[in-house]
Amino acid sequence: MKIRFNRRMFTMMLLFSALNVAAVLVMRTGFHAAAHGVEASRSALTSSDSEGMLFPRESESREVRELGGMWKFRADMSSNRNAGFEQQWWTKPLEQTGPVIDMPVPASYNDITQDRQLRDFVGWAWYQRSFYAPTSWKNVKQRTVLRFESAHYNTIAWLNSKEIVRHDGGHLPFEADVSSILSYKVPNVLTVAVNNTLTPHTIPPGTIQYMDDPDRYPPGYFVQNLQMDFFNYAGIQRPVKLYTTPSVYLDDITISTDVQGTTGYVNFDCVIKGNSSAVPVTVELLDKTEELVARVKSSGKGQVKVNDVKLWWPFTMSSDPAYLYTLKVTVMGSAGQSDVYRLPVGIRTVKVTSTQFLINSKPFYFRGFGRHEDSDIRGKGLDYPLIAKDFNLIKWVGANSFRTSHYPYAEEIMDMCDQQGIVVIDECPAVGLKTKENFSNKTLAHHKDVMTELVRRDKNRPSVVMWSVANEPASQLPEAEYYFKTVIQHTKQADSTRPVTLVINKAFNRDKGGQFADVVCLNNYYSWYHDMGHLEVIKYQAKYNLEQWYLKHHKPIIQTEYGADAVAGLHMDPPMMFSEEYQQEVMTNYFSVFDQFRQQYLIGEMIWNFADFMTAQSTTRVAGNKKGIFTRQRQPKTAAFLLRDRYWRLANQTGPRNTEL
Ligand code: GCB
Repeated sequence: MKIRFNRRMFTMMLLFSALNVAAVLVMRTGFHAAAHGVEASRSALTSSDSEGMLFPRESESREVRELGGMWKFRADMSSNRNAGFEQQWWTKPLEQTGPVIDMPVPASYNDITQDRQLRDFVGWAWYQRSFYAPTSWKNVKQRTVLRFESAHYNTIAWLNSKEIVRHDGGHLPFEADVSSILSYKVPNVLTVAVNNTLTPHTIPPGTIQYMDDPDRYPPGYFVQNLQMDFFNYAGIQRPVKLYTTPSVYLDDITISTDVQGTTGYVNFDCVIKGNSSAVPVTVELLDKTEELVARVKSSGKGQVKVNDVKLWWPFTMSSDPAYLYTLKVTVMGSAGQSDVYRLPVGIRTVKVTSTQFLINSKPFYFRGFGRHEDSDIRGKGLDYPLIAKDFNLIKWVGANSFRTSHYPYAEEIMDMCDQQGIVVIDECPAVGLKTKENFSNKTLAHHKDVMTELVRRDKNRPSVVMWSVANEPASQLPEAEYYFKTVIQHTKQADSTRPVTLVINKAFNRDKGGQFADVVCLNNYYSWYHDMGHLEVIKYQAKYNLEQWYLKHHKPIIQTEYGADAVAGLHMDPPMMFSEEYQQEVMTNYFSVFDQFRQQYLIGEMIWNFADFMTAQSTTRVAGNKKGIFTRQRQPKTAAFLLRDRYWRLANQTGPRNTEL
């Protein structure tokens, strides 16, 4: 009975919420409806759909200030998770509403305390902090924007008790112009509510399950079921920033690059806001030494020509990889006030044939990883030491690429990829679309929005060479065919310069999505999830699979996942599952198959996973997934040395000049 009640109420609230968002949030509707008040009301979002949302970069006309540090925090543990809305927590100091704790931002909140309830919390978590705005910002000729690099999953933010932004979905930025709301000389109070509930229509999807048996579960008991194999870390996981721009400003810029012989071309298209009539835009291209290469004056659209161009090459493909120019854009505002934005630009081309992936017309072989943003204590929180360590390890192994499995990574990480020549398959958070409901029109509409946001964020990055619209969906379902046709078409409309893929684990003769992809990306775990312990089958099954997929589509293939769990320090000879030896044997068996197809249509191999990572608790996970070649603390397992040996050997076969680091 209880389940029916909740579902009926939920449906009612969906209808109702379209009319009045606030009412949904404050009504006593039971947890499920309350948790989804935001998700159901996307039509009312104030989030900046039409804005460019350029990554905040300081310049002579722009200031950036981070609001990192300890915030006040309170998870709403009320039975319907709705006390915060009923009592309007955004209208008062959070400590006046009840007990608060200190919570670092950025970080996931789950692993910060000793409280199991907080680790596994589902519902609204509330954050608050205050800050002063300098009076120099009180200037009609400039604007101040508050930006969240990401918060997981639904977010509502209030500044000085006034709602300023809502956003649906984790891993991507959102922002609000707060110029007219900021106070000066007194503190500004920023309150943020973040809800991590996953539903059949969120990306990634999940379900809330109520346990009704009063003999077995406490009253009102529910669990969040996940459809993905990683812990649903939540909170304000990336930096919160305030930044300023002049009132006439560069809102967006889209670049594309081309190469003809020794000449490079940078096409640019600017969106200027804050002035009704056209304003002059000066675009200058500077080389690494800040020397001016070219200057173009335009009304925002044009082309820069670069003689003797220095191309952006992936790591190990050149002695000077990842060459970045700077595109300095100067927007002439009124009264002599100009806006300056500097965009790093790598000039390179990307092309896919039926057997190859070409970067700057040369065959590129992906030697890489599937990864996660994941580490002890901070969960998915942005952490500079971790980022630096990971890039050192990626290069130590001799890898040249990774996939942002299974969601967009922080822009600070993407910057490192651009700067170090690490090639990226940029994946959206659509992991675990498994049921018919997950392929509904409602999910589809949201999925398209997410792809728009992802392309908008990463479109100018030379390291991003392909978009991935999903990981391991139930692509055998009839619904999947129209669904992926639509999502991929939509992504290509948003960006016609890059190939698009989806990552498949269904059999070649059942999958309905691969036909729309430019490159076929395959995940499989021979001798792990089936034929357990039978290492000898890998050579047969991996070979057969690659051959059949190529026969079916005549498209290049990347093995985007393969691997085995290994508990660091567990040794067994002859190898047994979960030992370091077994992980190595799985790898060497796969390697022998990769070597048969490398010169044909196999264009890359990405081991699962770079490092061990946290998952939900289950009988198949020993405190997380142990398929890393590094531990969660980034220490090498024996497999790391094996992979390093292979990747550097491959690098030296294909690259013009390579030295092991
Ligand atoms: C997969 C998934 C990945 C899992 C991995 C595993 O196919 O894409 O998210 O973690 O398998 O280890 O089971």
